[in-house]
Amino acid sequence: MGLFDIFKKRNNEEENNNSKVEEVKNDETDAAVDDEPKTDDSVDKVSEHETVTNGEQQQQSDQEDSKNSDVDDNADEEKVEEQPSSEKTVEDDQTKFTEGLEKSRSTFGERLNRLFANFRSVDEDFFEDLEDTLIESDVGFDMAVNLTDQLRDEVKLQNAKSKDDVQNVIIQKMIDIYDQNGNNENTEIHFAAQGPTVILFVGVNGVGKTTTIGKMANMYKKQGKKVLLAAADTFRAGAIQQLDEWAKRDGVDIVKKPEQSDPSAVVYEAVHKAKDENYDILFVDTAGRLQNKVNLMNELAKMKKVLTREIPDAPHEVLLVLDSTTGQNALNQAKLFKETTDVSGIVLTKLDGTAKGGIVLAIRNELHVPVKYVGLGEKVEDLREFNANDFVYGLFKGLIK
Ligand SMILES: Nc1nc2c(ncn2[C@@H]2O[C@H](COP(=O)(O)OP(=O)(O)OP(=O)(O)O)[C@@H](O)[C@H]2O)c(=O)[nH]1
Ligand SMILES: [Mg+2]
Repeated sequence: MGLFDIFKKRNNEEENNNSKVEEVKNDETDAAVDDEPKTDDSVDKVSEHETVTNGEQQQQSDQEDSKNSDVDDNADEEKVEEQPSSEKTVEDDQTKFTEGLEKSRSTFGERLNRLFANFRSVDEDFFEDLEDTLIESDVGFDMAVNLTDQLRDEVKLQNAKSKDDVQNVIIQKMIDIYDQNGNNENTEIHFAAQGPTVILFVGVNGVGKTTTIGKMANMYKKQGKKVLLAAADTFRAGAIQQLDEWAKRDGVDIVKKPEQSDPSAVVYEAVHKAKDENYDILFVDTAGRLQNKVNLMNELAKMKKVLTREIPDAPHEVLLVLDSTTGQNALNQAKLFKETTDVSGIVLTKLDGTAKGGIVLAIRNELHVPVKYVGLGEKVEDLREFNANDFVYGLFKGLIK
C-alpha cells in the first residue's frame, strides 16, 4: 500500500470516528438527562484518554466535556480499560506528530484556501499561483516546479475541474512524489555489529545538537544501553557545561576537558573509554561555530580520523542537525555539510510551533538523506524517531475533501 493510500485510510477512519463520537454523545445526551452527575475524577480520566488517542479531537472534546461531562463518561471509560498499554505508546507518537505539525498544517491549509479563493478554472494563471504557494510552503523550489508540472498532466488525466477535485489531486501528488523519493531510504540508526556505536552530531550553532544528544542519550539509556557522551564542543563558552548537565540529568557518563582544548583529544579519550569499558553508544557533540567554515570542516575531518583509527567503521552515523524554523536556510546548510562530510542522517529539530514542516518534503526530494529523528519540543521526551506515515498524516490531515 502506498503512502497516499495509508494516509487516506487513516483520514477516513478518523472522520468516521469523529462522526460516531458525535452520534454517541448526542444519543447519550438525550437518553441520560436524569443520570447522577459523575465525579471530577472520572472527567479527568476521559480527558487523559483522549489526549493519548487523539490530540485534535481533544480540543473539541474539552469543550464538550465542560458541557456534557455528566452524561458521556461511561462509554469512554470502557474504552480506557480495553486499551493495551503498548498501543498507547504508538498512539502517543502519532498524536505527538499531529500536534507538532499543527501549525504547518493549518498554514498550508490557509495557503490553499487563499489559492482557491480566486479559483475560476484550472488555467495557466492557476498553475503559476500554485507554484508560488508551494514555494512559500517550503517544500523546496525543485519540488514546487516539478510538482506543478506533474499536476498539469494529472489534473487533465483525472479530469479534475472542481476546487475539491483539484485540491485532492495536489495533496495526492505531493504524497506520491514524497513516497517515491523515499523508496530506498533507511531511517533506522546503523548500529555497530560489535563494540561501541559512535554517533557524531554536526550542524551550525543553535540548531539543537546538544539538546538532541541529551534527549537521545536518555532514550537509549532507558532501553538499557550503556551510554557515553563526548563534549567535543570545546569552542563555545558554556557548551561543555550544557552537555554535562544533560549527562547528570540522564544518568550517563561524559568525557570532558577544559574549554579550548583540542576537540580531537576529547574524542580520542572518549573512544578509548568507550572501547575499554564496553559502552554501547558514544555520542559526540561538536561545535557549531568556529572561526570560519574551513576550520569547522577541518576539525570535523580530524575528529573522524581519530575515530576511524580506533574503530575502523566509526562513526557509524553522522547526524546533521537542522533547525526546521529556518526553512530554506536549513536546506542550504545541509547542502554545504554534504559536500564535505558523509552525512548519514538528519535530525530535524523545532518542528513544534513552526509553519515550515514542508521542509521534510524538500529534504527528501532534494537531498536524499533520510530524516532519522525529529525534535518536537525542548523537553527530554520531545524526540521521536521519524515516521513518514505519521509525518504525512500530521501535515495533510483534514485537507482531503
Ligand atoms: N522548541 C524546540 N526547541 C528546541 C528543540 N531542540 C532544541 N531546541 C532549543 O534550541 C536551543 C539551542 O539548542 P542547543 O542544543 O544548545 O543547540 P546546539 O546545536 O548545540 O548549539 P551550539 O552548541 O551553539 O552549536 C535551545 O534553547 C534548545 O532548548 C526542539 O525540538 N524544539
Ligand atoms: Mg551545543
